[in-house]
Amino acid sequence: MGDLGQQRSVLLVGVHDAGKTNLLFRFWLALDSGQGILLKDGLPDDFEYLKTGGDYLLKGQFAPHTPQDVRDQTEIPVKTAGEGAFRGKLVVPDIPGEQVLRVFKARQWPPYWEQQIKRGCGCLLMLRVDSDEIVAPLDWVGCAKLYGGVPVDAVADAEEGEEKKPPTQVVMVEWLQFLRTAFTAKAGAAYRPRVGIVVSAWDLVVEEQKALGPVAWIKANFPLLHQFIEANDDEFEFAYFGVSVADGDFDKDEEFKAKYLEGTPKKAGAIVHSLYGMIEKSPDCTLPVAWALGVYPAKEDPVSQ
Ligand SMILES: Nc1nc2c(ncn2[C@@H]2O[C@H](COP(=O)(O)OP(=O)(O)O)[C@@H](O)[C@H]2O)c(=O)[nH]1
Ligand SMILES: [Mg+2]
Repeated sequence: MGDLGQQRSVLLVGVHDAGKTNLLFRFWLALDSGQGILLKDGLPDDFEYLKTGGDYLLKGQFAPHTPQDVRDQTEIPVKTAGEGAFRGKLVVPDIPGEQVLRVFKARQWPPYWEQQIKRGCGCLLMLRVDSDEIVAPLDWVGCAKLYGGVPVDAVADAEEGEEKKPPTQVVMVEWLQFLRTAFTAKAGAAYRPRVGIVVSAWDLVVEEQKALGPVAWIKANFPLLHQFIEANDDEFEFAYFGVSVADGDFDKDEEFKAKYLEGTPKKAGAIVHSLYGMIEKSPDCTLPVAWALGVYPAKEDPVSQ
């Protein structure tokens, strides 16, 4: 399985502010702690970047935004423990969110992207709870404002001359279709890539909705995306994850932050998933990447399937 592992990768896709960078840093800390499904396999070339990023989380701060175009690729060699273990170089492109929108508009992506799509490649699509960058789905009033069909006074407060950003769920659905087209061209129509829908900052979901899990949250907040996922189960293997890099909010909850710092910040963070049918919470922040790589639960032959 070792050689096949070399070919596996995970693409991290999300608009600006989706939580990509913080997830990457928590993932690194989780690898480094040696207690997750995935373990680090030597030092990555980007060690300094990952270490500096991880240090923010260890100090009880979210990592700041990635300056545009500064860093869009991180490669981390990973392995699993045990006999016949998976071993390989994991490529996690941390794509600037601006580029995600640009690709959507231009309907074209750079060659670098095209090279990433191959057998053994999985994806994580990220959406962040409470992000100001999320453009909500249109309701009937918004729809009328954009496309007309209501009395003039109802249209009066539509922002003059402002460029309308497409709803985030539309961008995500389009991206899934770009990915499918590319997977079919590069890996064949039968290849069914694992695509994890990651709801980041899961700690910010209101308490009663937390119990319902990330599927229900996506269904309520991004109904078009949810319908697309339901309808395209034969094209992709989907799973949902709620990810919290600290299992609380440093900025809004002083009490939480103090407790976090007294505890073991290196091992913090939580993943909510229902890979086995029931909603479960795991402290293993390597889990979504391990799933997208096809190692947990294991796909028999993630490269050729
Ligand atoms: N409460 C909470 N906020 C988060 C979490 N992850 C990210 N954030 C917030 O989301 C912002 C954007 O995250 P970032 O990782 O920079 O997103 P990126 O633009 O996709 O790389 C951060 O500055 C944090 O304020 C989380 O797990 N919990
Ligand atoms: Mg970033």
